[in-house]
Amino acid sequence: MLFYLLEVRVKNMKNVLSIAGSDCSAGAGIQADLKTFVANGVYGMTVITSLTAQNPQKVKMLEDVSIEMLEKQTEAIFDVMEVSAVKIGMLNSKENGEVIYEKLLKYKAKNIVLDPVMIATSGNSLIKDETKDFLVNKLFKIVDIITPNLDETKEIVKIILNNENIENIDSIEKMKNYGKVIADFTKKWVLIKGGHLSNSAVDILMNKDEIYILEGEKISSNNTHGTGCSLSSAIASNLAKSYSMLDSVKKAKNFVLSSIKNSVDFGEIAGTVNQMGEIYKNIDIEKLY
Ligand code: PXL
Repeated sequence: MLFYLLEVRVKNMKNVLSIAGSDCSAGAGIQADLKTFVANGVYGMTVITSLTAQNPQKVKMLEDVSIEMLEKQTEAIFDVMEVSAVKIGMLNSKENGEVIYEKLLKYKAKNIVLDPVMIATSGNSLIKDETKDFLVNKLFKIVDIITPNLDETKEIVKIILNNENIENIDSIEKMKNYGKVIADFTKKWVLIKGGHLSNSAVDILMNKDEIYILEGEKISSNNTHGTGCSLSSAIASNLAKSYSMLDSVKKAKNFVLSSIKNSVDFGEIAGTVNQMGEIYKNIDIEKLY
C-alpha cells in the first residue's frame, strides 16, 4: 500500500522575535506575545529576560536570567535565523538591558518595537529604577517605536526633563504634549496608549513631524490582562509584513480590540485577552484534524 505524505509549508512566513519576561499564567509577557504572533500569521520566537511566578492577582517571584543565558539565547536566534521584526517587553535589570542593546546593534536588528513595561497589571514593579534611565537614554535611541501607557509616559517624561514634579496625564492635550517631549528627545515614533483615560480610548501616534489621533472603542472589561504585550507584538508582526508604521498600529489596535471582545474569563479573578478569539469564531477546530 502506498502512503503519500503531503507536506504543506507556509511560504514566506516572516520571523518575529519577542525579547521579554515570562508570565506563567500566560496572560501577558512572552506567552501573550507568542499567541499574538500565531494569530497574526508570523513565526514567533522568544528570548526570555526574566521568569515571573505570577497569576492575574499577584507576582509572587521574579528572577532575571543570567547575562550569559541572555547572550546565548540572542545569539542562537540571530546567528542563523532571519529576524524581520523585534518586540522588546519586560527588562528588569540594567545589565540585561545592556546585553540586548549591544546584540541588537551587532546584528543590525530592524523594525524594533519597545514596550517600556514598568508595572504588572496586578500592581507589582517589573523594572529596576536604574533600568528606566538606561531605557530612556540608550535603548530608546535604537528602536523604531516606543509604546508607553499613561503611567509609563509620565515616568519617561520625568527622566527626560529631569523633573520629579510631572502632572498625571488626564487629557488628550497632555498626552500630545508629553508625547512630543518623548518624540523630540528620541526622534522615534511614539504611541501613547490612552486606554486608562477615564472617558475615552484614544491613542496618539507621533514622531517629531507627524501626529495621528487614533480613536478607539472604549469597552469596559475586567479581562484586559495582556493588552499592552499583545499590541506591541502585533505592531511588530505588521512591520515584519512591511506595513507602514501608521497601518501597523491601526491594524494592531483592531486586533487587540477583538482580543478583548473575545476575552477569556476566569470567574472571580481578572481574565485575559484571547488573541485567537476572532479566528476561533471563523473556523471549527473539531473538523480540522
Ligand atoms: O503587561 C506587562 C507585562 C509584561 N511582561 C510580563 C508581565 C506583564 C504584566 O503582568 O507579567 C512578564
